[in-house]
Parts: sequence; structure tokens; C-alpha cells
Amino acid sequence: SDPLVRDPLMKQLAKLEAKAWTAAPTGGGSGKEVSVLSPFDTNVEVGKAIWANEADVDRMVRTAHAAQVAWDQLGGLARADCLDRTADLFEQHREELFSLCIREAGKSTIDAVLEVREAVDFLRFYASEARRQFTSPLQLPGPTGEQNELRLHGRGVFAAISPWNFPLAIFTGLVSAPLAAGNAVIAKPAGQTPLVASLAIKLMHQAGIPKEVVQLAPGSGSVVGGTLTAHPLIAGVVFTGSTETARMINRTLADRDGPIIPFIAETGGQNAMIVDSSALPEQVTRDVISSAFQSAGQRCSALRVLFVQDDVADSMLEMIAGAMKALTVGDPADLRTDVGPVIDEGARAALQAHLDDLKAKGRLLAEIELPASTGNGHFIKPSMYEISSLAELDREHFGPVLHVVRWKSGKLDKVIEAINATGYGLTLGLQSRIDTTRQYVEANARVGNLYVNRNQIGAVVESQPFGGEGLSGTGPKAGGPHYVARFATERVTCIDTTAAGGNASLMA
Ligand code: UN1
Repeated sequence: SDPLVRDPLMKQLAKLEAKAWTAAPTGGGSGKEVSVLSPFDTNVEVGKAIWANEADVDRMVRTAHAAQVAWDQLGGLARADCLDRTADLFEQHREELFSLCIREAGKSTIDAVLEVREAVDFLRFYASEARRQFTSPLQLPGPTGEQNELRLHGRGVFAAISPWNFPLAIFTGLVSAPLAAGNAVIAKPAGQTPLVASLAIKLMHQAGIPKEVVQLAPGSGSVVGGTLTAHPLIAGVVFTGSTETARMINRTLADRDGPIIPFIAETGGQNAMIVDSSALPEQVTRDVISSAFQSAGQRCSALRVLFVQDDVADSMLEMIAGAMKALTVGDPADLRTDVGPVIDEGARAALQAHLDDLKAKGRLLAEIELPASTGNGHFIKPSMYEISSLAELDREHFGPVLHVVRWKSGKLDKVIEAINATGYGLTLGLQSRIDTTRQYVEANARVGNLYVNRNQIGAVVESQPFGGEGLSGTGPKAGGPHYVARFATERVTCIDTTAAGGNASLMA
């Protein structure tokens, strides 16, 4: 029989397909019960989720608030141990996590494996950050006779609002960083992906993080997100999702009663790749295919607009169109699948309308037909369209759609200007063998992550801290050296260490 079907992992995953998963608010919920349907086949129910209502969210914030100080006082070492134990449990339960990423979020099997890897990386890196920064005070220089110490503490209860496109990795990152810093966390997963989030939170509890300290609040953006962000006992919000939602959260935070609090947001992008005539065509082809089409283009890092220098454009585009023909679209549970479904009907319809519009304008360069097996799912043909300029795109199109713009030799400055003019600043790819070109792009492109002669997705925790600027987010970079400290408040103690303890003269 088929060697892929006989593979032990594939067998395990097939067994897990029978499992009925559930998610519910920590401590119980009184909102509605919803069916979680597979994006690959909407006749398949992956599980059920009970949503939280306003009263549930209020109760969670209050119990979390009451438990937070003890969690903070536990110290960085003990908290790091809890996060490391969670990472161990994620590894032990990896088949279940893979299965949920595939079935609930429509991730390809390879993406699901990478997703669990990234979640574990976040847990272990933020554990190491807790040990590094939350164990002993930082001694600061000062005049003789004074001892100055800076300590980091948790701020209180953080709301962690996460997206469906990395329902485990980003979810875990947004929850574990504030935990590492000594905060309690109310975690709101995306409405589409509560099940894998629920398993993640259960494993955190099993690892010894108290139930009051990290709580799951599944539900809608308006009820759960709205109640959480307006709550006077929330001490901070961390969010990954659309720029539009980030603006809404900002408005809620501005109007709410209570302290002024930090908002850490990682949002959209209008990510470009610039290809010049010194680039290696095979490499460009490989990197464009993965940057634009892996994860069905549903990464905020994904390539949206390919800028090709005009004198190499025809041959380059022909190679890319040829390589697109090798993409397998279909069941994300099949190891051979490169491109799975998009997340839901809303996403599919919005993308389809965009493609129909470009097609009507005669811009189609290449598209991949959908096999019959995709009939019950939310599928979009992976496709490539030529547009006249970047300004033609009014917003981010979050799916397997690549736009192409030709640029004229000698006009690199205009390309960078156009990219900066979008206001987004997340990822940028550059394919060039010319050092001065790279230096020019580094100095002038306002982006968070520049990838040279490689693909522009798959930032690795700690090695490639991820995040942008402008419309793409507030920073600091997830998985970077400044991230965890942003969830903390700084307290400085100044001690007079002279023999007299400062009392020799009462007026000194
Ligand atoms: C996102 O899609 O929100 O670099 C971020 C990457 C991932 C991050 C994507 N590590 O593709």
C-alpha cells in the first residue's frame, strides 16, 4: 500500500480523526455552543466549543487578578520551569497538536509540524528570558554610598488576543511571554481555532501553571475581545491580527476607565520581494513559491508583491509559472499537499472577489486549477497576476495570490519609495548578488524583517526575531531579546549604604 499511509505518524493522525474535541472557558462558560468545522470539508465537525459571555470574562479577569501577585512572586526560575515543562508536554502530545492544526485550521501536515516546533521554541526561549531577566536585580551605577537596583515585575492581567493562522505557535507565544514576565493571562483564541488553543492551555495547567493564572476565553471578538479590552483590571493587551482590529482595540483602550496600559500589536503587511538581474533564477523561483503559496499564503510574512527588474522579467515569470504547476492543492492531511484551504467562507469570498476583479482587467499570468477533492472546502486557486503598480492594491490580500510589478533598471529607489508608501513595514525579500544594492535596501526600506537571497517566511525564534513597524505593528519583535521585558513593569530601589544610613545630617 501507499508508503505515506503506512508511515507511523500518518497512522497516528488517521486514528485521531475520530476524536471529538471540545473547548470551553476556564472555570466554565455560559455563552453559546458552536461547531468547529474543518476548512477542508465543511461537512466534518472537528469539535465543539462553548463561548464565554461578558460575565464569564469578568469572572476570569477577577480571579486572574487575585492570583497574579503570587505568580509574580514565584520568580523567574520557577516560572521558567513551568514553561519548559509545558514545552515537554507539547512535544509529548505532538500528534494531537498536529492533528488539530491540520483539521481545525486546514494547515498542511508539514506546516503543522513546523507550527508545533515554533510553539515549543517560544516556550523554551521565553523560559530562558525569564531566567535571564527576572531572577536577580540589575545593579545600576550610582554615587558612592548608594545602591541602585532595577527589578522587573509582572504588571497584572494581560489579554492575549491571537489569530487563526498560527493557532498554536502565535497563540503560545502571545500567552507565554506575559506569563514569563509574571503576569496572569486571559487568552482569547481566534473564533475559528479554539480547539488547539484549549489543548495548549490544558497542557499549561498540567505543567503546573495555576488555573487562575492562565485562562482560556473562547468566543467572539466583540463579546470576549470587547469585554476584555474594556475591563478596568486589564494591565496590558498583546495582539496579533489585522491592522483594522488593532485600531479598534486602540480605541477601546483609549476610552476605558482604569490605568494607561501597554498595547503590543503585530498586524498586517504588504510584503514585497525585489528581484534584480543579478539574482539566480532557480533560487528566485523556489523562494517565490514558498513565500507566496506555503500555508496558502496565510502568513502575515507572506510575499504579496513581486518586483522583477524588466530585463529579466519574462524569463523569470515563465519559470515561476512553470513551478506553480507542480503545486499540489488539496487535503491538508495528505503529506503530498502543498496548498490547503483558506480559513473560512468569508476569507474565500473576499479573495475570490479580488481575483475576479483582476481577471476581468486581463491581469492573469498563471493559476492552478482546483482538483475535485476540494469541493467541500474553502479553496482558492493559487494564482499570479500582473499589476501596474503597488498602489493598485488597496489592502492586504491574505491568501495564495501573488501580484507582480515590473521595475525599470536604475529605478530601485522608486521601488523602495513605493514599498515605504504603503505604510506597512513587515517583511521584504531581496534577490540580488550586488552588495551595494543590499546596503541601499537595508538603509532605506522601512521593514522589520529583510530576507536576502532566501524565502521570506518562517522566522525562527531567537535567530530571526519577527515583527514590523508602521501599519504592521508596534514592536518589539516576537522571539527577540526585548520582547519579554515589554510585558513587565520596572521598579527601582535606591538604598543609602553609608554607615550612618543617611541620617548623619537630616538635610543631606
Ligand atoms: C504571522 O503570520 O502572523 O515568519 C507571522 C513567519 C512566521 C511568523 C508569521 N514565523 O512566517
